[in-house]
Amino acid sequence: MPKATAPAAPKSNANASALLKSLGIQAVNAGVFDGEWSGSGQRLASYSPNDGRLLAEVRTATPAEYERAIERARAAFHQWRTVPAPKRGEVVRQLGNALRAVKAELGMLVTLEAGKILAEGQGEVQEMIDICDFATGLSRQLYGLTIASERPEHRMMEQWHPLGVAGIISAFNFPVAVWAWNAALAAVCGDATVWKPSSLTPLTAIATTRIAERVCRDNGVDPALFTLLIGDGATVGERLLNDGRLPLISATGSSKMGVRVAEAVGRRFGRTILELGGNNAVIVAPSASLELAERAILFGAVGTAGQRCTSTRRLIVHESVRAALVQRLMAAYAQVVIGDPARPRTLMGPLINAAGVADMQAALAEARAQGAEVLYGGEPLGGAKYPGGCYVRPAIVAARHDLKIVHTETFAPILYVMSYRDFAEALAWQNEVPQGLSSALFTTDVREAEQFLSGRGSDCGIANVNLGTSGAEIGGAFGGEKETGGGRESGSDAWKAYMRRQTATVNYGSGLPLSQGIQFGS
Ligand code: UN1
Repeated sequence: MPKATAPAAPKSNANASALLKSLGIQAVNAGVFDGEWSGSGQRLASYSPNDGRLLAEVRTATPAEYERAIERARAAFHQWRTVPAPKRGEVVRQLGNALRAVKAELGMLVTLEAGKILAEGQGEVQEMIDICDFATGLSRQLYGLTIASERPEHRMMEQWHPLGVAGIISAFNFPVAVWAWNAALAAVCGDATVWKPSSLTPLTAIATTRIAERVCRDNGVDPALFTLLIGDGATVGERLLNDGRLPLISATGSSKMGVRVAEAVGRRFGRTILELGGNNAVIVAPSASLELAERAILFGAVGTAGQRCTSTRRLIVHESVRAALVQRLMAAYAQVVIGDPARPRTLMGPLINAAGVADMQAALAEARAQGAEVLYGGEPLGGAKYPGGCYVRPAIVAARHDLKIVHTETFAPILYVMSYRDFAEALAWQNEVPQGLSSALFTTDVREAEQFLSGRGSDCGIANVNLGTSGAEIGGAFGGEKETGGGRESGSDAWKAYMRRQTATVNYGSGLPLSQGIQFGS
């Protein structure tokens, strides 16, 4: 595969605006796409968390524009569902190739707008490309079953049909990849999608939709297939949740938001795919390679500035290796280059906004009040090197496993460390939080590894042995249990959520035998 080269870091406003222009972003942008670009609602400004600069503005959706967009997406669906699935896959293959062509630029826009370091911005676009490849193959594998009928001369089968228009609500931390997980699968399944991106990252959504629009037009496909609706919760979000024309809402965000989504969509018997909060632990057993554990924890806890659903938030380490591991981690944390994420050597960029910094400070104050001790970092960083007010030093905090704050997801780089005596205790602590997304165990003891993966082991949707909690591949189903919401996106058979299952029986005989042997009349 050709290696994409990263564009030069946009040190000046001139460079940044050249990048934005190359992706079709202007000073003020239409925030609605439903086959044509519009947006006459309130203006939304997008600032870079890297230095606080204004990147561009967006005109958001009005209620009337919402209405028109949903109708256009429905019309696109009605046409698209008649296209054979492998032909739908061909369009998604081209979408993947179009993304390949702009990987460096779109990755850089993610860096500018979401504050992710270069490697992660590019990784995010790679995740989009990967899911397009996956979905293309899937377009020839939307298999149903044949089922043995109890009635003579009857054939019974299960088939999968396109579902309708799916709503996608995505978060700032994966501003484009999570759209792609949903949109690429939905597209091969024969669905249209309506995307409400985070109001913190509207420009990446516009740039991505422009790419999808071009691919649709090149193929003579109604581009309302990939509809975009940028707007606030009241105008767009709530409408999507309560809109009976959308049989599926796939939402990524906090557990609090997920409750709202589940209630509203459930009330109208819609389907949801919920990917909500995580509180992911790494257990490090005495037999573990501390070198591997250190590297995995560093990536999991500090990577993406601790703003992944899968970020490592708790370290449950055996008492015999605690001191050695904590010492290693403190040394590793001290080496982390914090700063402008567009610089190649930077490992940790800013938090998404000042509210993120305030949340982190509040959590650390709460932790102290509950008896925890900050061992390293945690402070906001200012001065010329850290413009914009969103930079922090990642924190390592010694805590008890049962503190309230330890059971709370704070979307920031805080790692709570606790030491355990026996493995059963470690497992119980790992499972005792309300969230259930990702989990990891470092051990070379096969019994511990197998117990961790057994039915009485980790209760999370993702369980890893000798690798960290974050950075899942697209091939597996992604999501988790409990307050994580129970949804599954991306690989494996997650596609089934985007389709309508139908059990179909055909009688090729001349009688009418009833099931369960029932005789009815003569
Ligand atoms: C998220 O944080 O919402 O496994 C998704 C990971 C990424 C996806 C994270 N592939 O960390």
